[in-house]
Amino acid sequence: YTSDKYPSIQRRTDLKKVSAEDVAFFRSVLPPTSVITNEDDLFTYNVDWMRKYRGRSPVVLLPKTTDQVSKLLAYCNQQRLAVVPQGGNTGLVGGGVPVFDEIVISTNLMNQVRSFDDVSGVVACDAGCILEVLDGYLGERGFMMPLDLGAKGSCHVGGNVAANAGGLRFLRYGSLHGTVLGVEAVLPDGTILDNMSTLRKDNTGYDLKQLFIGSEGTLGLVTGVTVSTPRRPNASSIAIQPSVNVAMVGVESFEKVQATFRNAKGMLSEVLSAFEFWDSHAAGLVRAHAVNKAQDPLSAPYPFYVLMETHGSNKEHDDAKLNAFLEHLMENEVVADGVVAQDEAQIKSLWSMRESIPEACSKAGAVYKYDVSIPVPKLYELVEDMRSRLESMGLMGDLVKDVIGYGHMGDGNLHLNITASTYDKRVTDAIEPYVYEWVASHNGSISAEHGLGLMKAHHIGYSKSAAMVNLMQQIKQLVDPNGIMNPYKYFPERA
Ligand code: FAD
Ligand code: 2HG
Ligand code: ZN
Repeated sequence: YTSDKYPSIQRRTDLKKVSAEDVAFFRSVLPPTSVITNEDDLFTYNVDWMRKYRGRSPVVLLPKTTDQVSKLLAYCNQQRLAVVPQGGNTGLVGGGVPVFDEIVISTNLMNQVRSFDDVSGVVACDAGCILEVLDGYLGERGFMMPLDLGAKGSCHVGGNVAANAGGLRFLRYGSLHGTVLGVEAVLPDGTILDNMSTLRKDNTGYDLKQLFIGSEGTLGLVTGVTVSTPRRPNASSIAIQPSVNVAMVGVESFEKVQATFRNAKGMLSEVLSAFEFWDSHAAGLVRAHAVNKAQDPLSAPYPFYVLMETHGSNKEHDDAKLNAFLEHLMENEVVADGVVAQDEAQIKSLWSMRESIPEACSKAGAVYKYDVSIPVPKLYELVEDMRSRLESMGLMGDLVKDVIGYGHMGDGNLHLNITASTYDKRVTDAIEPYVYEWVASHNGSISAEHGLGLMKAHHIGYSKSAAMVNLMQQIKQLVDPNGIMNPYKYFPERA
């Protein structure tokens, strides 16, 4: 747990410990069931999805309204009580759980859709709406969330915004920095910053909402968001023919994965909505663990797999494009084998192969996750280098089980997962800082989409200059002068 892995982090002595009076105050703001102090119930809020990070928060608060959040934060700020905002607790960098005894404020009960406009497609909702539930709400109205990811059944839209999650369709629908139109956030002193704009264009002053997108709970607690949502290509309410296609292909080399991508961009162009790849190690784990009953539909194992999706508005047109594209790949021996989903169930089944990879990687006992952006031609080299390195250091076997590469190829985003029987300092030391140096030397980013959290707070310098980190710390100081919001995370605390 945390204390074993981050022995250098000391609990800040300027932060107060929670007292009985504090709990009594929380109970004056929230109903009794929304102030959790029971050890068993606290556990799930204190431990992260990977079971890698664990804090010891003595109290979890479940506000329902922005006003309650404001009262709670104002009190915590005045009392110097540290706070960790938490959504669905699916983050992968230890950012959403306490390090020591910080109070968790969870958005679990803040789950109402506030409004939806079916002309502009703008939805306004509470931060605690579960991504999949919100997407279902939009689906009934012929729209969809621009963001999709494997944790959709648990993650909250506020958590997505706080983490600036990327996901499976970033390639097509873009970053939350573009699709989020407004944010409502509560600052540490209790100020409610109401920027729930529904406007696509608004050049009046600094775009403050952008500060909260990707701030990982270090500046305030996001209580509401407005999102510009696209039409859903498979919605029956759309008059023109709905169209979604998913194809999965087996490929012999990473060069051929790149050739497939180059062709997809050229031949599927405007309808291409996802381009995901994974290696044979990932496929092997999914096969072995059959998470969510995911099954490899291709007859032979291949070194690489690619999943491509198209979203369009005219099925005949999209089918023709996809067929011409696949024929071209086969004729030119770019891909070795492939399948095209014939119905909704097969679409889900192909996607589940890809979406099950993180969970399959967790089955070994421990998993080290690195989420990096690197220029596409170099993307897989890091996986190969890491595999050779761990082999040459004699760590593969009882300790390190496998080195896996997959990710959002279309965005130059690699997920390097290293599975092990247990979290062990020898493994950490073999991987870090090697992996960060490798990425920096290729002008990459050490966090493409998962954020910095606790894991990378002290490594931000590999991707951002000292001047940039300094400005970030000044902004933090201005917004959160007492440093109560998600301490120990994101970047090194200023002395
Ligand atoms: P949490 O984990 O609860 O929190 C994440 C961070 O945001 C923490 O720092 C927390 O303090 C802060 N935070 C949470 N809510 C608020 C709030 N309301 N206000 C202020 N700060 C807040 N990420 C991707 O980018 N792309 C993927 O494809 C992807 N796939 C995933 C698949 C799986 C199976 C899993 C487990 C995770 C995946 N992730 C992915 C990681 C990811 O960041 C998230 O799942 C998601 O965005 C986190 O949302 P959450 O509600 O669970 O946030
Ligand atoms: C994904 O793309 C997620 O599946 C998780 O971002 C990646 O677990 C990982 O490393
Ligand atoms: Zn990802």
